[in-house]
Amino acid sequence: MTLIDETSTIPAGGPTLEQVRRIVTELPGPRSAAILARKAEAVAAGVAHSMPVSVVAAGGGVVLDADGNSLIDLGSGIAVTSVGNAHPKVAAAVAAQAAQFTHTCFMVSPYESYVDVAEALNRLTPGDFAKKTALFNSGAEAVENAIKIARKHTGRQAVVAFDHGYHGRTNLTMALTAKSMPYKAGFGPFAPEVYRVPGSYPYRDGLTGAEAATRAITLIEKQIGADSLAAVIIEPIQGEGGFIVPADGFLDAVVAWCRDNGVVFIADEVQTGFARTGSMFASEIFGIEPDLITTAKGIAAGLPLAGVTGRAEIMDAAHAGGLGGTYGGNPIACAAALAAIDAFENDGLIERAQQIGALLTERLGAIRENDPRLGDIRGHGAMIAVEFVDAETGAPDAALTSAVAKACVAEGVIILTCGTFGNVIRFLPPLSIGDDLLNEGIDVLAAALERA
Ligand code: PLZ
Repeated sequence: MTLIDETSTIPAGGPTLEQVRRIVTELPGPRSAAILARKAEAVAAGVAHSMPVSVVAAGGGVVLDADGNSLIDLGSGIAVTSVGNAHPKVAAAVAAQAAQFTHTCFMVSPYESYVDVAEALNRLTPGDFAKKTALFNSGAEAVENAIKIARKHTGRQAVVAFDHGYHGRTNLTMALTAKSMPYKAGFGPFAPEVYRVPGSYPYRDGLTGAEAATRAITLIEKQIGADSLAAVIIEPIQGEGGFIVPADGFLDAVVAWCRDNGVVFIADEVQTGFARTGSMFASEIFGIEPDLITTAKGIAAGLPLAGVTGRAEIMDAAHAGGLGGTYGGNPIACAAALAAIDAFENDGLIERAQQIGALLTERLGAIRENDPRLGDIRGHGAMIAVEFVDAETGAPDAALTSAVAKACVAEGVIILTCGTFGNVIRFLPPLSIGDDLLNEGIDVLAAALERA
């Protein structure tokens, strides 16, 4: 049952793990290959993976595989291990809580750490008004509940989501998600009363924020009607859709329209939250105060936890017993979140995210000077992406993107793609990564681009 036979030779994860890229076998090496062969037999084919390894430890800016390969982590498990993998404070908090009690169900017999997390979220999220929080297990579950709450509060049913939006893989969140392959194809029918409008994609639509907002609002008014609309949900910076940063003025105009029309504005900060963008929440970058904010991912350093936080009067709309779930706000996940939040607030991680953003944008910008295939470089903080295009036509170049990503993976750099057109490489390093590893990761990418 053990993953590798000499378990004692596995170093501890966390920041003390040797911070180097070191490739000692082809990827996957023999031990990883054996485990991946078992995966192919035992795990459903729909659960794919992008890095062909089996992990035994991780920390700082590296991931160690079963064959002793040390990989540069530019993905943080999709923006989750922002404080660093196996962060000592998180590991200690998890171990201590696991020895105390592992579960009671907060709906049966409550405990303090859930309340602590709710208070922290109420304090940290933007908006100087009375707030409340409910905790769940995943980003998708948080989004589902935010919509439930908005519908109950408004007595309306329709929900607006945006082109390029991603909100999860459950039925309602599939409906909210824009992209068919791989998220929706063949999995319908989808939840009703979900409408999609174009958002703001400055690189491709050429509109100002105000123009893009007018386009969206006009469609909403004409095709749905404000009186039928419970909520508008948007990621302040769209994640899976391609790290699309809306033009200035777009989000605040949509928020203002929602407020004028009694529509709940929900910011899905599952990917952008918790220092990722160089602010505690991306909403702050755009000066908006969402009515509800969904969080997950970075909140608990890898333990499954998610939240809906927002205006107390909206959050309280659901009747007693209307919200919950067996595991939501599990005590071990809450202990991890409190340790992670402590790190976000006290270990300079917001500043670190800004530094990472500056380094990445500068390095990528320098590559772009001589390489027009880098059509756009965008993002904030440690959430930066490059959109690859055909240098002549500007058309999305998914083939180049996947060739470059594959080359990076083969050389031990965990790199993620995204984008509706599959032509975006995104950088989501843990905030615990050092500059040397970041630079080395970009060097590998640059060399792969030259060969491609
Ligand atoms: N909202 C903005 O980014 C999850 C999905 C990876 P869960 N993004 C990564 C994949 O291919 O499944 C995400 C997000 C935003 C919601 C979610 C959903 O969060 O915790 O994956 O349910």
